[in-house]
Amino acid sequence: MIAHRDRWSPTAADPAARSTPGEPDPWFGHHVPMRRNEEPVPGTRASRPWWEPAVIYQVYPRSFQDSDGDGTGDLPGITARLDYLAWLGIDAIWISPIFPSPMKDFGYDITDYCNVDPLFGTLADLDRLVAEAHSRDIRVLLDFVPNHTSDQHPWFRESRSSREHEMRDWYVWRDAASGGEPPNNWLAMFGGSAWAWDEPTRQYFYHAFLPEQPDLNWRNPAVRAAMHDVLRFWFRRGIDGFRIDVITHLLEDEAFRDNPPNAGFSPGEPTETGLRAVYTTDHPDLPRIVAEMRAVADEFHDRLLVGEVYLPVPRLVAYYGGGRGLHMPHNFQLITLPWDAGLIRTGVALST
Ligand SMILES: [Ca+2]
Ligand SMILES: [Ca+2]
Repeated sequence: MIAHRDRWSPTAADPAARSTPGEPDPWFGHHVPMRRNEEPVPGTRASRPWWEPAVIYQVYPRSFQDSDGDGTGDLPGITARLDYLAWLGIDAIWISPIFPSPMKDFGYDITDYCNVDPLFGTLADLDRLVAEAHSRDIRVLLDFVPNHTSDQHPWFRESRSSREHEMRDWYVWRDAASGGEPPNNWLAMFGGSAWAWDEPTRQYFYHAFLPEQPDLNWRNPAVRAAMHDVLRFWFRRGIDGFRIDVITHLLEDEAFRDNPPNAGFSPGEPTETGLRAVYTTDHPDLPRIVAEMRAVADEFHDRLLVGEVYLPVPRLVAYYGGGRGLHMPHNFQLITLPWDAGLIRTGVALST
């Protein structure tokens, strides 16, 4: 069900398939990190996962480096600057979305999870970038956008084509309330109701963000299997991991209950903050979804999953660690804390 699968080669793309632990690695030029469950050697790099001490540099591809003079940054541009990135001393780059997209949300509205938008180059350009990065000891992370696709994605086109279509349940469809209004009071993160009316099939679909970004139904096993295959597609191509977009939004309340009002809301704030998103984010079943993704990553050698988990630390901890969670969350507390050493020290202590 995933296109382009025939283009990868496990022996070319997976360093674990090409090298032996303890031997010089043709990609990384030094020892090969030991596989999980092997006895680590105290004091060596193998005793810690590569990502624990790693410095990860975010590359926003549109603005980073344009290679062909069309005014938009692209993958060959990033490749051309790898020596600079190596000189900085970084360990990995995380490239914001480069997948085919109508760009309603600058690449966070995807029409094909397993390809590259022509604006940024080709799959071959990405393969070259990964190979060149690895030859400089730099790992490559991509963005994984699981909550929603573009409304132009073939999956959504199929889903909206008929209530009887076998892919109808790949997205979150609901009947109107009795007066024709949306099924409940849920609000989109970008403003207004989170429900968009589809006149031909006379149902609403749910979109946590733009109406052009319909939410996938992660309760559907076929959706989960398809998205797991997306991860495998890139892991087999040699991608070292993913930053996972808005992972707290993957499940909604099964009873579709109204979100309660936010008592702390004051006029002038974004309208979507007028409700507390208790039935649309941070669902108690999410750790199971995360554990499945982690199991997919663990099918491969040394891969990393970083979650965009925008929650207070006591709730954030449910999403990572323990061999079943993500390897790391973003720690957004660090970007909201005042520039004060004592406060930042306290924030770090609370997070560890
Ligand atoms: Ca360009
Ligand atoms: Ca969702």
